[in-house]
Amino acid sequence: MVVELGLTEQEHLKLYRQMLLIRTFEETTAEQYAKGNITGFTHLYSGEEAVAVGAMSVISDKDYVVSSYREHGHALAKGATPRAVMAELFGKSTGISHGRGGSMHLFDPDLRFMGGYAIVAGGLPISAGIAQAVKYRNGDEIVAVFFGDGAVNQGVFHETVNIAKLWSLPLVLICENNFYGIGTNVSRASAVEDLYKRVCGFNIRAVQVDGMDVMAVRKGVEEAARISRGGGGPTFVEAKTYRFRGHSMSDPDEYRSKMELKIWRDRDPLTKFSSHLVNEGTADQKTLDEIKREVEAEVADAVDFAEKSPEPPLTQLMDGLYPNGSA
Ligand SMILES: Cc1ncc(C[n+]2csc(CCOP(=O)(O)OP(=O)(O)O)c2C)c(N)n1
Ligand SMILES: [Mg+2]
Repeated sequence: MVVELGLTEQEHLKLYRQMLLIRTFEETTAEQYAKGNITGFTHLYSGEEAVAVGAMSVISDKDYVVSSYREHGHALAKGATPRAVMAELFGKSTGISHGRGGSMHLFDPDLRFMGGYAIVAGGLPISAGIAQAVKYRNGDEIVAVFFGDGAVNQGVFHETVNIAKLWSLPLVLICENNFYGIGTNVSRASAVEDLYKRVCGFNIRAVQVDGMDVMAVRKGVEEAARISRGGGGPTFVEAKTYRFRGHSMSDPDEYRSKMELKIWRDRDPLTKFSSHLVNEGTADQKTLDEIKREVEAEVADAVDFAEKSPEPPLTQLMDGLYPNGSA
């Protein structure tokens, strides 16, 4: 039996289970959206699972995570339950943001999952603020912030990296380069296509990893997190990945060729990892099938829970608008 990077068989299976949970959750979300149970902007993460799962597997529970609007996978990998996330998508009071946020605004301070932001690159300055708070309190946590290739072209991205380096903040910047900002290919938006090179002017450690390979993401983020946690300031990891669905549920996805989609679907992080586990003798097909059944049941239960949960009452409409709880 081959166990890599010090991982036990159970830890390997956990990575597989988490990626499968995210995929199943996202594909079920698409079904529920089509049924009209979920409305509003909804961006799915299918295809990109190895990034969230690989990264989250090498940071600790007490580390902070900040994400974008494509964040169901990050929330689940950080420990949010499928029930709480699905109920949020349904706009129910049992949702992770009490039904007030919806798909793009998942938030759970107990899990140190600090959102969910709809503005491209909007989470970046917030992540630097959290990292500054950690440093101010002499904490040993890091902040991992996830954003897309499009975010790198926003001015605030560069302002964030600059101040994070200047103040040596414990910030791990994880760029999910899925090659598209809505329908615009990265080659038409960025002067340099290898996005890790975009931070060379800030003199921080930057690497590029295969975002379709959960073990490669683990390795890249583990090293980055070690540097940032150890006082080395911000680090940057570019994960090259691909989204299997359109930008959002309302995107007809007509800007990519079938051939391009096929090439990337052939590199599906789930099939790649499961074949690896079977080929190396870490797991047999029966075990993987059993995990699939369990995950499908867990997501079906989440939908059932969301359907049966109550709407937030109108009397609570103004709650939570101000820190002291009153409107
Ligand atoms: C400041 C700002 N400009 C434009 C938009 C509209 N918008 C939403 S998502 C998106 C593309 C972002 O692409 P990327 O950063 O690569 O992330 P991905 O969707 O690929 O995960 C754009 C332009 C926005 N939300 N915020
Ligand atoms: Mg993108």
